[in-house]
Amino acid sequence: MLQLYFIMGSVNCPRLSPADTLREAIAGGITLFQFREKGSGALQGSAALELGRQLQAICREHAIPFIVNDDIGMAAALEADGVHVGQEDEPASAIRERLGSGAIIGVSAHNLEEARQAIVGGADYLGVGPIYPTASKDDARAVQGTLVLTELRRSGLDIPLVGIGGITAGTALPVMEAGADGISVISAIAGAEDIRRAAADFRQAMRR
Ligand code: TZP
Ligand code: MG
Repeated sequence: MLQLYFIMGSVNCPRLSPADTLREAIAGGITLFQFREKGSGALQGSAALELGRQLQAICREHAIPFIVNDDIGMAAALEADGVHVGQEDEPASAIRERLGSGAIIGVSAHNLEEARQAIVGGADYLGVGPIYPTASKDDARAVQGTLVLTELRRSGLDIPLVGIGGITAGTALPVMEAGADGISVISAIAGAEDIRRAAADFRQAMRR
């Protein structure tokens, strides 16, 4: 499920509508979707909720799990398949209480200490990065390279890991080889001229 984890919100879609961007990405082979309505110009309140509802419906048509970034209230209101939270957000254990045992909970972790804490809190997978430089997150931490994945694996963690940050079809394979179970992508898919092809190129690159 984590293999090609596409993330976006309206601000990440320069060419097509978010709905068409998602449809094209699904046609190209994404395996999981996260609605991340963030950054300057992002929709707020009921407009964000409505877009989430629309994108969730598209995911459902194609049996792609639908994850909400940060907003536990929205995840609960939409009965999303899960949420992804950062270190600044509610701990995984509190989210679990609110959303129940069936929810998929992802947590961003930047080092072994954060990874261990998230696992104790009941996270289902960890997002690790930024692996490469990214323009898609204003408050991104320092670039980590693939070494952080290697180190987390070397320390014996067996929770699923997804690499994130500046990953392209050309760099997907080294991220997987460093220990990731999948990769998370915003701009290399949402910002591509041919979204379907871009997603398919990732799948192809990771098959090698
Ligand atoms: N968290 C760490 S890097 C990042 C997030 C949300 C942005 C990833 O976007 P892109 O465009 O794939 O670099
Ligand atoms: Mg957050």
